[in-house]
Amino acid sequence: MQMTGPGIPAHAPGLSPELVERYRNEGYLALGQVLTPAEVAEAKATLTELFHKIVNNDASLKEGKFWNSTESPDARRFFVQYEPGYRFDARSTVADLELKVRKLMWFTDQHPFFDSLVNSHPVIRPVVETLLGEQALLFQDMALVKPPFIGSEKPWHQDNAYFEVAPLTATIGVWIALDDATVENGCMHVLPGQHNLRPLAHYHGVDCQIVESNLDTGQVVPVEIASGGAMFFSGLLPHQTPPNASPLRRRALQFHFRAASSRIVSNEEYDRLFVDRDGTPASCKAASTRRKSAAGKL
Ligand SMILES: O=C(O)CCC(=O)C(=O)O
Repeated sequence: MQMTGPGIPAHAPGLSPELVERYRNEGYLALGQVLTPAEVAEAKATLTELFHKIVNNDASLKEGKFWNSTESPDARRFFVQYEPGYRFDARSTVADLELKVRKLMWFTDQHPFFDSLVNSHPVIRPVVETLLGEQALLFQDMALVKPPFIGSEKPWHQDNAYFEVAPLTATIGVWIALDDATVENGCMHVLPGQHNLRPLAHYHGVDCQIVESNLDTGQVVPVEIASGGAMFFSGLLPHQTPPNASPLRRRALQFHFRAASSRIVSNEEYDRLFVDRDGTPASCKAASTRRKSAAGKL
């Protein structure tokens, strides 16, 4: 892909006031060439290296569990989630297994390259801090590596539904394409401007997702981004990615930052803050509580 995506400007040092304004109005900002081709290649190679290391260290990952974490001292919190379509096959090599992974998490502190991306990269943190208007703290990292053919959908959601950060405007996600992300292989889709609406009630369906009756997807915009480009987006922006039925990989890094002045709050406080129009707590945790209560498990 030559273009960074339709209408997507290449990153230039210092964000223009127009781009900051676009972020405020639309709830997201896509920029091209945030990572250089060499950084993209290093990110992909490092993810592969970490995955191989962790699978070789943790037999349970070879046994084909769908969710795993490891307690090994050099990779304490590293986390792997396989695609729902994955079925364990004893003949699988680690390279085969890597093509079944949906998500890797908590790897930034496992490798100096990722540490430098989130702390000293010349673009990522400066753009985040310009958009937040203050110093940023990293609080979550993941790689969403939607594999060919079986890469599954991530349904509509607001990232704040997963968090407990106050105020609600203090979170920002950075989603970085490591492969060209297109409609066919499952690029981001967003509802521009709907970050200004309000929290929307979530429930546990395919995943933790927005209650469909709360969604108006008439104005959906697919954000196709060439490898190395990134989307910066508000924690209140409804977004989703479709399945990857194509033969191409669609790897992405995703980092979440919060404003240094923000607070991680209790469940109770968040249930008063992240509420739907009628005052109902709208987060994923609130949805779990409702589900358990309906099943008589509370
Ligand atoms: O990259 C994807 O497929 C989904 C990313 C996303 O929206 C998320 O994990 O919150």
